[in-house]
Amino acid sequence: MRPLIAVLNGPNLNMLGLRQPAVYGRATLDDVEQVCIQTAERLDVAIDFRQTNIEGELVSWIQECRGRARGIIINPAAYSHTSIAVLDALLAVDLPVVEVHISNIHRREAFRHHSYVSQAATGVICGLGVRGYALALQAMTDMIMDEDDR
Ligand code: CA2
Repeated sequence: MRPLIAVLNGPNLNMLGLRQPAVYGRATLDDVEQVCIQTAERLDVAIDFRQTNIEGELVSWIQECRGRARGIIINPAAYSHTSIAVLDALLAVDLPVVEVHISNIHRREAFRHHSYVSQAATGVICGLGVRGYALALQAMTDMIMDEDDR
């Protein structure tokens, strides 16, 4: 069976491609999902791609990954900078986590420079646009293969 990787997206990412193209580019969230589907096929992994605007729903989805997914790729969006609940859920599931940001949060407003989620992340990719998701899938697949080799 192909290993399952959850790709979770936080609030307002459903607006991608519709507003602020100078910051986030022109790709829509559907385009991001297609990139992830194609990358997952190439890597021979399965993905569960989701987006929510609700913090508690994101927490529940993270909890559901326990015993089901081998890793979590997450763009927590604004919850990166505010949510101890998302951080605690990620710490509780004890899975490899790659945090993705489309924009370079360190070149933006000071309030975006800190991410609570990074404390639970194995690695962070930011500023590389939507290709960050494909890079995260590649890195996560490598980590899963390393674990299976042990
Ligand atoms: O760069 C990223 O991926 C972010 O996680 C995106 C979040 C932002 O709060 C983080 O600081 C960085 C915002 C997602 C909202 O995306 C929109 C896209 C188009 C129009 C409006 C919002």
